[in-house]
Amino acid sequence: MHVTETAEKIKRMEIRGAGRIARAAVEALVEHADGLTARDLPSFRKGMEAAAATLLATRPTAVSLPNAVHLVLRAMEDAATPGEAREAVKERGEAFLRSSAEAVHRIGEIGAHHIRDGDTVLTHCNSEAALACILEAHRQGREMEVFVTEVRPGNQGLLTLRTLSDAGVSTHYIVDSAVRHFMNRIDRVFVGADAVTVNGAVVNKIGTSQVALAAHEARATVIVAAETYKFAPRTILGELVEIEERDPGEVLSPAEASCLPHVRVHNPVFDVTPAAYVDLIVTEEGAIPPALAYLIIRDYLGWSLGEFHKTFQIDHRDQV
Ligand code: RUB
Repeated sequence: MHVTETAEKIKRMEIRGAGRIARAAVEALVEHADGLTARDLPSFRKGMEAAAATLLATRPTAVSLPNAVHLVLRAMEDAATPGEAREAVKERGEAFLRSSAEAVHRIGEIGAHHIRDGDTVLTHCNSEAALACILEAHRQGREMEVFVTEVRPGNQGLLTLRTLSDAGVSTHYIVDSAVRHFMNRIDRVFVGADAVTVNGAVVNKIGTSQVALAAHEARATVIVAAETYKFAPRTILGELVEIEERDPGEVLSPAEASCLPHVRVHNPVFDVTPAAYVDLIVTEEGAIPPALAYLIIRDYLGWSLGEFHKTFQIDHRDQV
């Protein structure tokens, strides 16, 4: 799919979910590299960077998007000709697409160990990584009940319902505000992530933090399923993950809102769950407590504090 078409679909949320967004962006970059005619290497790089900028400007929260896009762009570093750069982008992009799919599969296998026979599980939003855990436990024959939230205003819960129902999983559908009401019946909460920060906080669909808080109160275990490329390297430098605010019209129609001149409608679509409310983060490299998030950023994404200082030429002394 063309870069601008992919970008539009990501903006409109026809392509959504952090993993899918990253894969769609990488597919678009690979296709762009294939069709890009450039006389010399700098123009090829410029063409790729412009495409990357269009994709990066779509949605600000899912860190999978910049992580994947930069991974692909960095493949051009050692190229000497446009042809070499094109091949490097294609190779890196295809490798990312393969490893991203494998990561979801591996997370499913690891996460499934955390669902016991007879468990009641709750999931919020529509995360393929979280669903991989639930579906794998079901495939292995574990008896379970799954509670699925509605997820206002986007209703992503409907996507989750369909997947679980198609797989034959016994599923309950509830409105978001019923989470605490049912929490005493829940053993495990499984959610995905758009970003995991260096201090183990999890950025995910709005309402996740309330779900985690209710789970904490009821002593239900909160498990986050997140590929390593959902971890946010720049949070090492204290950068915050931007929370996307979408059109208020998604919450209240412009016609309804126009009758309410003193009302402001807010539509943040993600929130931050502090590490204290997260028991485990399941990555394709294994399950870790949130306190170990830095290790994922350093060992699997290859970004350490020292590396940042080198790359951005920051003087250590300025940071103290
Ligand atoms: C999707 C969402 C998902 C994460 C993880 O929000 O919050 O839980 O992106 O999904 P939106 P996955 O619908 O606004 O994109 O595990 O599929 O990457």
